[in-house]
Amino acid sequence: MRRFLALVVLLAPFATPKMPVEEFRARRANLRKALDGVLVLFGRVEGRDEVFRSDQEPNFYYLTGWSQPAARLLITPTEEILFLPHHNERAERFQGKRASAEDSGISALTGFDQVLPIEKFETELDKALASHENLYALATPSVGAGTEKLKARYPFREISDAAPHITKLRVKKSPAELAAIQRATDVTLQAHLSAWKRMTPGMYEYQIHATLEDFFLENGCEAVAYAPIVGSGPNGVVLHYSVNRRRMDRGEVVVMDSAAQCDGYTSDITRTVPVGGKFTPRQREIYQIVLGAQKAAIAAMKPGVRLSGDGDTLQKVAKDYMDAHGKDLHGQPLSKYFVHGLGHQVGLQVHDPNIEGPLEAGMVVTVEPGIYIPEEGIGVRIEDVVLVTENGAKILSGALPREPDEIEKAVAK
Ligand SMILES: [Mn+2]
Repeated sequence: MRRFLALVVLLAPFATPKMPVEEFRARRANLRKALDGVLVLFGRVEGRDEVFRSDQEPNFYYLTGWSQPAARLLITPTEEILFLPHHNERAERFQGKRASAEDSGISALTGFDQVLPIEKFETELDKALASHENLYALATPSVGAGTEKLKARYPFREISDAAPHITKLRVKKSPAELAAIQRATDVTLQAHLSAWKRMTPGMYEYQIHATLEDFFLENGCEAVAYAPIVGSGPNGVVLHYSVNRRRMDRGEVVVMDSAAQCDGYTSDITRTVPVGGKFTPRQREIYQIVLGAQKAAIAAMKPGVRLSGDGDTLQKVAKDYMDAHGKDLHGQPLSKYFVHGLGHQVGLQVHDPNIEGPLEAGMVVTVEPGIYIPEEGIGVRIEDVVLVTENGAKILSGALPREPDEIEKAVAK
């Protein structure tokens, strides 16, 4: 037994824990506390003959942890019901066994006291609406069909967007969510290190992509959080480059923006590394300025400050740093080459929903300044995942080197 355990530990250094149903039940309880009506969500429905991937509609997943298709959720201040489709023998021959409301143990499996077959949905919704005026559903296109049906059934009822109510909860991460994001982050940063180790001049961008993705899956994560960006030389100035077909040569820098999704949660990390292990003096200069801007922004981060946008934001802190520390080939300041936002929320989605207003403790955001100068063929971005704490910030991806000397040492060939 002991030998067996040792082997398991060896093979799965990052075994994936599954978030317990109690976590999702607690989220619904939080939502109900502030709910002044009926909230309805439609889970993703699979297409005909589709190889169904369990990427559930994120708000639905946030509140249920349920990833099987065609489920529905009804929540009022006093009750919550999960609706499931019936067993379909033929579909299950293709897709594997699925759960249904009549299964024994369905409450324990789903974490819902009430699980009903899907045909009870209209009756239960009618009942709930008989004593509540307000009706909330998602207005987003991915579940638009469900909301359209609601409108058709209740033409005189105002239907408000449910998203802001759920987003308010989603932006503040629970301890279980922080653990999940940390795990995705740990696997991701190990994957970056493994890609650096493999990288040699003459290799192709897709080989780095392969190493990253392989590492994620090998360590129990289920997917990439987004298409990996491996942009060498001139490709480094293309923000969302993900073609990854080019040969990487000595003397170029490569922007590597890639992260894993593990148990539904994502990370988001970028490093810019020199092919062959040595920055040119100009690359190092730009790199140091981006790094300095990132450090300045993180040092100024705390609850109450705003991340991006106009005015007094962390984005301005980063831009001011860039302008104070370097010039382009025409003697112009550098912040005009920082052409995107400083960061975004991270969670179930790599771009988790945002709320208007300042940062709050418990939010997880990226801090990702970049300078992209097409004329010089230099693109540098450094991106870390950061938790806003009561009085500052904690870098969750801090174990991955950022200092240029450390990076040169790690990739040197
Ligand atoms: Mn990002």
